[in-house]
Amino acid sequence: MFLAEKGLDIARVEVDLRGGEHLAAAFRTINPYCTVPVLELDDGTLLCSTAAIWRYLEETHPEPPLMGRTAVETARIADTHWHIKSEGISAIAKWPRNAAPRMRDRALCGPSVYAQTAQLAERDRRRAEAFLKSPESLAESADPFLCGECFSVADIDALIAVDFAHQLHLELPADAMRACSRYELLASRPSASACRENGDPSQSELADAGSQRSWRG
Ligand SMILES: N[C@@H](CCC(=O)N[C@@H](CS)C(=O)NCC(=O)O)C(=O)O
Repeated sequence: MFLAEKGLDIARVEVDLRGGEHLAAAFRTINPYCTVPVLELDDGTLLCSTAAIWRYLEETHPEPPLMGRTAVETARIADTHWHIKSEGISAIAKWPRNAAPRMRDRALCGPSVYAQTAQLAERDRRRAEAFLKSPESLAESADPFLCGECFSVADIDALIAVDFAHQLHLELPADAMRACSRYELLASRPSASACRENGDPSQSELADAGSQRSWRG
């Protein structure tokens, strides 16, 4: 969605997460943390976190800005984004990792084996539900976007959090009418459709912009 908002046309190569390709020796030479996305720059630099990839692309392709124009706007977006990541996406992603049979011994991303813990699954399910009822999920302000007039990375991750929760059969509270209409607005953006058309979310992809490549989920 970030790439589509920037208008970047990046070809992709899939990494089979379900098949464990990200844990194999060949992928470990690309990213020893065994996660996607990864962006490879023209000079061979490998960026192995969404935060680094977004920051790099924002600096090299500033229009449209997705991480803020002014100091205050940038800080406000970073603040909201941090809450969405740490309270929303973290809980919504960790819950199934500690509960789903196919995530057995994969309770955390990365090369190490971590057994599932039922109590953590229950805790994170409750955190996920609390997040969806919180102002940070899709804030109830009159602004068109989460951090004001401009669409930002905070909106991208809010949309991802709600979509992910929906897949887990968690919904926004029925009385969150403004949040629901904001969600519809975000979900109807062309970049959201472009993102959903990327195919099986269990697959990841190698992208190529010029000679840049990126692996993503
Ligand atoms: N630190 C990375 C983590 C991203 C992440 O959690 N990626 C997931 C797919 S969406 C992954 O690579 N999972 C590997 C696994 O399940 O072992 C980032 O923020 O970019």
